[in-house]
Amino acid sequence: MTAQMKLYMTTMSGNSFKVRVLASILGVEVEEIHINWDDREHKSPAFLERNPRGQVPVMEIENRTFWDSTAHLVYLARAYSGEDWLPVDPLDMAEVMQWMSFAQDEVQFGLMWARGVTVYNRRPEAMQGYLDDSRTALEVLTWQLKKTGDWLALGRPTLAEISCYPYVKRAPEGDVPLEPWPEVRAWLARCEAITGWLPLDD
Ligand SMILES: N[C@@H](CCC(=O)N[C@@H](CS)C(=O)NCC(=O)O)C(=O)O
Repeated sequence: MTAQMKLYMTTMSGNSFKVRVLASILGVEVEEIHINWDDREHKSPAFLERNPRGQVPVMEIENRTFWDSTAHLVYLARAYSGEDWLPVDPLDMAEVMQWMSFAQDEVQFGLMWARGVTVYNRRPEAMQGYLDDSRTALEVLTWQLKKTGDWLALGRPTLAEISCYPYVKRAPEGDVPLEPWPEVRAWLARCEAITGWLPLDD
């Protein structure tokens, strides 16, 4: 039976997308609660009680509250996908977690934050650093995809794909074109062909 789950989110949020797309692939029901971003609901005292970082996504699962998409993905994969999306074999789990960590490092601090400058005018003075980290993110992805020829870890789709996809897909919105990165573009298309995948801006 599916646990009672609520997801506090926005459709513009790539980190919320990660949770939504995994729930869709697994056929798991999650109640989506759209917060009012323009009214800064994510910075309201009531929301800060849920997440002191003032960010989406937040999940309430069986009356417990969790923030950070990584925690949400780990929960959904372990609770509803058996060994598929996050296996428990220590080496296999380490291989997937390596890419989940990368998604929260270079992908987030490069690609996501470059888009933060172009879309939200957030810290424009730091743009060059974000572009440098974006390049590193795309180089590392290309290096791995040239070796594997298909997926980031374990030779099959895992949480590595779910974690890295949204801000790579949105790279052009942050003035990072994807034309020079054919392996990355092919990988994005491979992700989009997974049964249950969602369009990013749906
Ligand atoms: N590491 C967090 C990052 C969450 C995050 O950066 N959320 C963005 C939207 S995608 C946000 O709420 N930003 C508002 C802010 O940081 O003030 C996660 O993976 O959930």
